[in-house]
Amino acid sequence: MNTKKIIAGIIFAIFLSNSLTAQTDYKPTEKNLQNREWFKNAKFGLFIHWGMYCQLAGGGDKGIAEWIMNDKKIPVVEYEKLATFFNPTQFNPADWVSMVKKAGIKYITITTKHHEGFAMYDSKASDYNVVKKTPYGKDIIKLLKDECDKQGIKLFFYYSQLDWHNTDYFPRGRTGQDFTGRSENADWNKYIDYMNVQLNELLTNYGEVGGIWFDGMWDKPNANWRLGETYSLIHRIQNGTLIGSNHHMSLNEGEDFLMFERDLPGENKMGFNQTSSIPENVPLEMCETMNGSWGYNIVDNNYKSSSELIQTMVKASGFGANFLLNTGPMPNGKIQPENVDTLLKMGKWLEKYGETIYGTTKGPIKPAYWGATTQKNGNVWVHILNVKDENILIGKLSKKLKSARFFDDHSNTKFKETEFGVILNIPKEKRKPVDTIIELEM
Ligand code: FHN
Repeated sequence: MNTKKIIAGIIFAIFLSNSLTAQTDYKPTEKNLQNREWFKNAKFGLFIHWGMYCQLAGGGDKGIAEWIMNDKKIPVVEYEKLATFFNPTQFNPADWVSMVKKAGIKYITITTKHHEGFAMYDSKASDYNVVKKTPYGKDIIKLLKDECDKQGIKLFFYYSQLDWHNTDYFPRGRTGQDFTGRSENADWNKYIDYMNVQLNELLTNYGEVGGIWFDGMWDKPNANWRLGETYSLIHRIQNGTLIGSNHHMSLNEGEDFLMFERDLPGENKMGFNQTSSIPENVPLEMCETMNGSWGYNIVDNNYKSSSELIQTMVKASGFGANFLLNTGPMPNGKIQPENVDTLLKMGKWLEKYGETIYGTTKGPIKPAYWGATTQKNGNVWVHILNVKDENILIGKLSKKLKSARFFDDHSNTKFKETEFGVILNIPKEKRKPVDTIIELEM
């Protein structure tokens, strides 16, 4: 190989690695940093998975919903028919957003395009969208965004980089393969250009966007995603918009927050969360389902209780992370009554105990089997979850403990400081079914 070729190869490799991984030399603007602070304080968001898949509603399988196209190997030409039935006449964004507010939720993240490739908004980049292809014919994202603006709720856009519909998503990744029936006369760079045009639309036509929530890079981890270009584009159009990506890895340059799917930060119960480092100042978010599905699934009634979900939210707060809880709206445009019920119960709990969650940072003691700690303005709260023992060793504090009081009635909690840390005494009659909160004074 001659020297010229070697140098060209090296330059190309550097270009590729930059574009693969990062928006180089990224410095978040003041506005972006303010939005990060807002986001850290918000603590509770609603995730919404809504797309054409909601009409197949599980297809008889518990785990399948938004993945039905892939899992049941439905070719593009057949799957496209779904759009012609989509008519959610009972979709009332005002109802959704009022419910969200009652539930104590501070922001919504909605799928603008999931892996099925269908845009839930009016896209000029492709006719495969809710306005052009469905009898409903209205821009779902615009309707929701207008209502969010009216009621003061921030809206984030989920955008799937993985696409089972677009021919140019080629070579194919781990999913959406031959069964889709797409031609192999395709051009990956054209696909990235298409994605960037769609993102441009989302950031230009809908006012201020809270954030872009990417998903799907894991389908082709080694592809040239031209991330640097996409991230710069987003930050150039709206420098306050937060970028996060569910690639299940550590943060890339240009990303403003780090997310964890169905795992608390640092955990890997799911087996795919490979995040090796968690930076101190970056906002964190954990997302979770209310049953076992993200999209609406008529046969999945394995609902988590509001108590279980509150406890997960508390633990997430103990890691300094937001809790993004999912619902999959039904084909008629309504949110499942079971989900509304759970969310409103969580809202009731937050009305009483929200002070110990909103605006807090992770507490002085790391979450453990007994629960978690949170703190704000010099107040420290210990959240005891699910523990039957009367005496609980919570671990060491860096300062001497002056007093400990039950949050509910302000009565004193007995405690002991030992060489292994603080032991709190929680008599049976003081125990709360979901979370016994103790306020520490040091
Ligand atoms: O495949 C998706 C899935 O459908 C869902 O959108 C979740 C949400 O975090 N993310 C993906 C898997 O990592």
